[in-house]
Amino acid sequence: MKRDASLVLLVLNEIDGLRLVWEDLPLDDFERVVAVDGGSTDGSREFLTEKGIPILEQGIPGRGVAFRVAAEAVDTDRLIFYSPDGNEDPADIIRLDDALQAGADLAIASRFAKGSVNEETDWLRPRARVNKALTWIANKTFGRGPYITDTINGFRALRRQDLLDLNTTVKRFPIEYQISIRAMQRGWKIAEIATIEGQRAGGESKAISWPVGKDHLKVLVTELPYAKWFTQ
Ligand SMILES: Nc1nc2c(ncn2[C@@H]2O[C@H](COP(=O)(O)OP(=O)(O)O)[C@@H](O)[C@H]2O)c(=O)[nH]1
Ligand SMILES: [Mg+2]
Repeated sequence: MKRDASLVLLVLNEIDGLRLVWEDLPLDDFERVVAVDGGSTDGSREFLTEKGIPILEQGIPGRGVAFRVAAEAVDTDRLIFYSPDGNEDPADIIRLDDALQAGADLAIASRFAKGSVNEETDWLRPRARVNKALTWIANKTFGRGPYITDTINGFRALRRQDLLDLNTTVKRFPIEYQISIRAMQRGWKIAEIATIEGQRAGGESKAISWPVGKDHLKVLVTELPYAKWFTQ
C-alpha cells in the first residue's frame, strides 16, 4: 500500500544533485511524487520529465511560494519536502513520514540533535552558529514544549491541511522558520529525527548568508505579536 503522502521535490538548478540521489529516493512508497521548479535552466526539468515526474510551476520564485504551490496542488494527507541538492539523506524521507504517522504534527530532520552531523566544514562554522542562535531565540520566544534543535532545516514533513491552515506568508527561504515558529506557538507536537547532512552535489547554494539571515530576522519581528509572553 502506498502512503497517503506526497514526496515534494524542491528544485532550482539541481541537475547534479538529482542525478546523485535519484536511485535512492523511495518513489514507489508514495501516492504522489511531484517537483516544484523555481525556474531551472540546467537540465533539471528535462531530467524530471524523463523520469515521469510532474512539474508544478511557481509564478514567482522562492521556497516559500513553492511550499504553498505544493500544498494547493496535491490531495494527499501528508507532505514531505525534499531538496535534491546532496544535503539531504534520502533514507530520512520515510523516517519523517513515520514520525507523522506516529502522531507528530510536524517532523523535522535536525542537523543539530544528538547524533546529527551538519555539513559545514569551515572551522568557524558561521552558518551553523547563526542557525543555532535563531533556533534558540525561536524556542525562548515561542516554545511551549521540548526544545527544538533545528527550526530552520527545510527537510521536513507535515499534514497538507495543517500547512494550509498556518496561512504562511514568507516567499523565500525563511518559510521553514515561519512554519516552525507557528507550530511552536500553536503547541503542535514536533518530532525531530537526527540527520547526517551531506555535501552539496554541484551547482550553487541559493541561500546567500546575509540576505537570508536578514529575512529570518524579519520573520521573527512579524511573528513577535504571537510570542508566548503576550498570548499565554
Ligand atoms: N522550487 C524552488 N526550489 C528552490 C528555490 N530556491 C531554492 N530551491 C531549492 O531549495 C533547496 C535548498 O536550497 P539551497 O540553495 O541548497 O539552500 P541551502 O541548502 O540552505 O544552501 C535546493 O534544492 C534548491 O534547489 C525556489 O525558488 N523554488
Ligand atoms: Mg541545500
